[in-house]
Amino acid sequence: MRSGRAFTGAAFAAVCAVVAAPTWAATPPAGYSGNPVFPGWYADPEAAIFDHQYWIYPTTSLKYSAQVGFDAFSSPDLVHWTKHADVLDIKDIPWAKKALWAPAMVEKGGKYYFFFGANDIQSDKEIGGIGVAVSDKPEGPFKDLLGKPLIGAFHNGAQPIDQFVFKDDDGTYYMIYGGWKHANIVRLKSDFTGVEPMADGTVFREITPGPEYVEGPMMFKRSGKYYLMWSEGGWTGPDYSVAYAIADKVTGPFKRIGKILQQDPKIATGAGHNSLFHVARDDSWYIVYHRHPLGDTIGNDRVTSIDRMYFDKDGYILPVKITNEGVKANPLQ
Ligand code: FUB
Repeated sequence: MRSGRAFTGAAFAAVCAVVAAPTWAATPPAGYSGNPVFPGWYADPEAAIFDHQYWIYPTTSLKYSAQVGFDAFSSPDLVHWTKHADVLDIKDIPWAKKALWAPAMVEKGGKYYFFFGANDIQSDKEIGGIGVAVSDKPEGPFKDLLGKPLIGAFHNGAQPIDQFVFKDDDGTYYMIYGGWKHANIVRLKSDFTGVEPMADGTVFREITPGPEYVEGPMMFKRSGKYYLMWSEGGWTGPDYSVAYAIADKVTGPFKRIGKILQQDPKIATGAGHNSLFHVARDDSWYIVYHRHPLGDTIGNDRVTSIDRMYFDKDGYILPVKITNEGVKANPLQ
């Protein structure tokens, strides 16, 4: 493993006290992760399980000109986390200059694919958008695969950022993405070098679930239904939050059901941009998200947290209770 540094739930409070305001670094009960689960300003966390380890790949939440690399974090149990520094560095993405954002991870054929946003493009005149890098190991080092963005232009009004890659039961990979209040779904080529038309000939299909949609979409499938989750509100402020919809088809239509993750004035503000861990062994679901520490008004001061997510008997997602203690250890082996 490259440059691993381990943090436990009990030890992280001391580390936080050095690198950030101590007020939000409460010591969790024994056997709990504590929230945030590791120290530092990290946002847009992508959760993945690779080879019996939990992994989180977040955005390094700094000013855009300083967002020039990604760290990753691994854990055997959700409580003990090891930092892997600089798993993808901007020097290995020839077309990227700044604003490396919001990883999405896929393992396929023994290779690990790291999808990312770069450059925060404001129009099709600029170079940037969604790229993909590859490595033989989940801890990298990852190298840009294409030498150019995989999606480098606006379609249906969607800024090319905040991608999520979803594998359907038939083995087809789809990318769901989009900022600026529009979400698209595209079908990925099997080698992830580009996109290809869906059965009806559409390439960039808009699936924006309603006017509240802002960014940060993700998808999962449960009991044959497709769930779309996304973020609403402004990410720098307290109202950032997560809502969801359910559909019978991967392309929707997705109709907003309601908000399931948001601030709690006693715990943290701006809880949003989520991903999930699903542990098949015990069918437990965890929501992984970022939030602002209470009283902190700096937009980039975002920390990564994990809480439990539950469904009701009809498959609807119950509102998440965000916590300071985080989640209990759940070893994968
Ligand atoms: O971290 C940069 C941006 O903030 C992401 O792309 C958005 O989803 C928001 O979380």
